Amino acid sequence: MKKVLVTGVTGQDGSHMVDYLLKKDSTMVIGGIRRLSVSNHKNIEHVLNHPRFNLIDLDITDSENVSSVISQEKPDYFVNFAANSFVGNSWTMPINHMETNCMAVLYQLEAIRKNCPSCRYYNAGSSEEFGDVVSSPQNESNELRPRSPYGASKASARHLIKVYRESYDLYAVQGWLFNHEGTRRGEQFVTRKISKSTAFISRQIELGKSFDPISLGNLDAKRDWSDAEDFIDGVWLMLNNTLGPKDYVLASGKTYSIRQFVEASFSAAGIDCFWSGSGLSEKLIASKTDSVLVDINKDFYRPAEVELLLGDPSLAESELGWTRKTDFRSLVEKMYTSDYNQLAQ
Ligand code: G4F
Repeated sequence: MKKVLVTGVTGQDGSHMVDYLLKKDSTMVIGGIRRLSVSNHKNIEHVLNHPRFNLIDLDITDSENVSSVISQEKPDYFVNFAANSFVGNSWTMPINHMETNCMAVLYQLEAIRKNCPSCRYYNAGSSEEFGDVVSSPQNESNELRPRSPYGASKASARHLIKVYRESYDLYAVQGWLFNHEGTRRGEQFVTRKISKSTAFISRQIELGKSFDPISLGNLDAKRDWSDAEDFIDGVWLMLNNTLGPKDYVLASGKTYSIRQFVEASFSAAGIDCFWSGSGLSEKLIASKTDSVLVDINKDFYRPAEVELLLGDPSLAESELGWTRKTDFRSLVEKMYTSDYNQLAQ
């Protein structure tokens, strides 16, 4: 039985990793969790009584706590999905982002080096590390040119992992995960904000009730979006690579604008609409009723934007045998349908 310690289990990626690992008979999963006075167990409620799943108190920003948990548990794998992952917030809380996304990684690497050097380590990296990209698509050799405190924190963690891998022979990796979304996605991220609000608007229209438009920022930024569930296998493959510890890009190889995500979401809802105006005055209008579905709010613009992300997953495909199931349109439909069904219950 292999023991896997996963952090961030109440979030999207950590909870999917727990589901994935519990399907394997050979794994015992420990969820490292920062206790809050208000329970945030929604994404793991269904596994709380699983015989091969336990929760343990773990605050990744507390180096003593990290060290004692690792020396006590001696996991075979440590999968770090705990992070402050909201890019937009990183300008208002840069120190928190650096502590949570970079210093915490250093605490984990040090604890593993001293107490459990055979433990295989994965840290969630990001396409935000590429930032102000100079060439597309982005692959493993692209320069790191982060545009946000968040991107800088993840890029710094990447350098530390490389140093520990090369200095101490640790099996430590950090994949570049391009945007990955789904029904467990936090509601402040643009895709879930759109799917949830589209579902709400759709329901209000059915009930003949009024609604506020969805207020968004930059509609023309482009992202390479995948289904988060498709990435979990890629992470596990990176942790079990016969070629040794290597960092890989996980992406779909396709890019779409926020505007296209909005259009796909309203199409999933069966609401015909058209864009009108430009800049901050641009609006998405419902064809039948003339009501405003989307407007622009400059507060959702960022001080510096990553305009284009497009990943090249070919190395992960050829060396790890990684594949994906869900395309862009199916992802948008899945998110919209799940949000609509929750409202209609
Ligand atoms: O959904 P987002 O907040 O995701 P972002 O910044 O791309 O980051 C996500 O993906 C990264 C991987 O590339 C992860 F590392 C990171 O942790 C996170 O999961 O914003 C996407 C885009 C941005 O260009 C933003 O400016 O949507 C644009 N946007 C436009 N209106 C908005 C909004 N973003 C948000 N959150 N809210 C808006 O109203």
